[in-house]
Amino acid sequence: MSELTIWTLDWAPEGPRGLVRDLRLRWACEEAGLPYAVRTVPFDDRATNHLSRQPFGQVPFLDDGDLKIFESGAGLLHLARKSDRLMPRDPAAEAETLQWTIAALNSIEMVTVPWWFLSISGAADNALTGWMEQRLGHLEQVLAEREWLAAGRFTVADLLMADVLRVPLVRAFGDRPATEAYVARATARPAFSKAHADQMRLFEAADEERAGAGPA
Ligand SMILES: N[C@@H](CCC(=O)N[C@@H](CS)C(=O)NCC(=O)O)C(=O)O
Repeated sequence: MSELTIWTLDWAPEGPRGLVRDLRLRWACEEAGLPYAVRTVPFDDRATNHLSRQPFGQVPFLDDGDLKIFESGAGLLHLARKSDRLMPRDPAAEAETLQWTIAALNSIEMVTVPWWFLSISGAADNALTGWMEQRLGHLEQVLAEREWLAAGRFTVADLLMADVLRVPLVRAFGDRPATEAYVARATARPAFSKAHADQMRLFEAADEERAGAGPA
């Protein structure tokens, strides 16, 4: 088996800690029992210091031996090909998993991220609220009727959807009990807890290093 390396930032401010998207790849590896290493690029000058690996200056990106891949969704699908714990091999269940994985990115996160961004920018009237209400309302109806999105069990689609939905402002938005129970169920998984704790530890250790380094 080739070596998996997940790349993230060497430090992050408090706000995004626990939410940086390397967590998606860590979580997937933990669920699948795939060994992996974590390496970092500097937070400072992040917009330009690793453009050869991620053309938008973001993280995460993934190495699988000589193979290199960016975008957390692409990384997840790559990992899912290695383990049926993430993606069932039965064609119908696989198709269901794929469609919900893309839905997490392209029907939910494509609304939640801009909504969240407008909210924290202090826009008095967030024009995306109605759109988000509608999307999350539809998803609430789906989740009221099933425990997991695809294949009758936890898959990479749930990993991604739960990660999109657990963003605190999104989670607190409206009253969606089935969605809340779904997020709680997904994030209670030991693989999530391990991935989350490891990310928090990395950034805490970086705090200490920065404090030790003193002013430049
Ligand atoms: N679509 C990208 C989004 C990646 C993304 O937003 N990364 C954030 C961390 S979670 C980042 O690198 N932010 C730093 C920045 O944009 O300066 C993916 O899913 O990989």
